[in-house]
Amino acid sequence: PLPRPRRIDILGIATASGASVRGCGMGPEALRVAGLVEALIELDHAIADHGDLRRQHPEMSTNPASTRLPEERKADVLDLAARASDAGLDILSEGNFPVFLGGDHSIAIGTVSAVARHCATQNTPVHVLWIDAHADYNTPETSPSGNLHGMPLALLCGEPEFDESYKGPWLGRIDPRNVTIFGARSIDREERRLVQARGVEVIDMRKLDQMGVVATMQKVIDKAKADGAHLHVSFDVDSIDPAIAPGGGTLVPGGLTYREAHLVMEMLHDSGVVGSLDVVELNPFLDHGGKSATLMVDLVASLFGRSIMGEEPGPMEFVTDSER
Ligand code: HAR
Ligand code: MN
Ligand code: MN
Ligand code: MN
Repeated sequence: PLPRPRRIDILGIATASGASVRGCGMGPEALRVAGLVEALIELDHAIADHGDLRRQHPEMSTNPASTRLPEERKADVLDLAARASDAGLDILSEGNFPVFLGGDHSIAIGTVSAVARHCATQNTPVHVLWIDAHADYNTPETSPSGNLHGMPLALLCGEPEFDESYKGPWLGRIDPRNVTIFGARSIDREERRLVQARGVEVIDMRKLDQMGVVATMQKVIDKAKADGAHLHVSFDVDSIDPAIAPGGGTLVPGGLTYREAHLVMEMLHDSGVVGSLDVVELNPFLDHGGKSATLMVDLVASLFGRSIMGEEPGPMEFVTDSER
């Protein structure tokens, strides 16, 4: 059996600046209230909770997020991305497994940057599994909304329409051909053109209906293994069907079922290739009595080894980069 991660390090990024709907800034706390840390301790993991990053000057604006100036929201998103990137890099450098709690999906600009920077020092390729109803591959030119949570993958993949104002030494780069979008059912027209042109793998709901979780996930896992990659999982709550996960600001019908989502996490656990995780877009204000938060915690537990038949946590199969 391969070693378990030295420690799971939790870092919240409590923001909704990349979204137009307010409330997902409360996501990290809701995940803690739903028992995230306890669930991981129950599985015998060592945990460190680093608390939350949040905007430095909340007094900058008293406007609601929906009417805040776009430039101010952008400045927030990029400031948090820079800080998440540095903090995530520290966690990874120490050999620990970062679990980033959003926050809207723009936080992945920072979290995936951390992974890319870390893996560059290890000569390890980065693969990204983006579990989401959306593709999040818009650019400032193609975005219908201007919301940065619809753009993180495009920025990380180096789309040329992002000017220097989006960049800093903290920004990492990933290869679009190593990105898989899983569970998609709402992609904008220009966005679809881009993902196709760049060779991003899209396992949309239609494909999932036809091929199922096992065949589609096995491909993602085999590809990461063959490449000796670090697999980063970016898990958007709106990938799950809104009937069982109502706590999101941009819900789309026809999402993953309870068992499909768990099977994804169980397969990822057994694969041993996952090295980092985002849990994003949970909006506790829109959730129904903590239902979505609880589901997300249970799914994270499955990723970290909870299984139906396993009383004991069993041998963990996560690998640190040095053992790869
Ligand atoms: N594609 C739309 C846009 O760019 C909606 C994207 C947003 N929502 C998310 N991301 N929750 O996954 O505005
Ligand atoms: Mn998303
Ligand atoms: Mn989404
Ligand atoms: Mn690593």
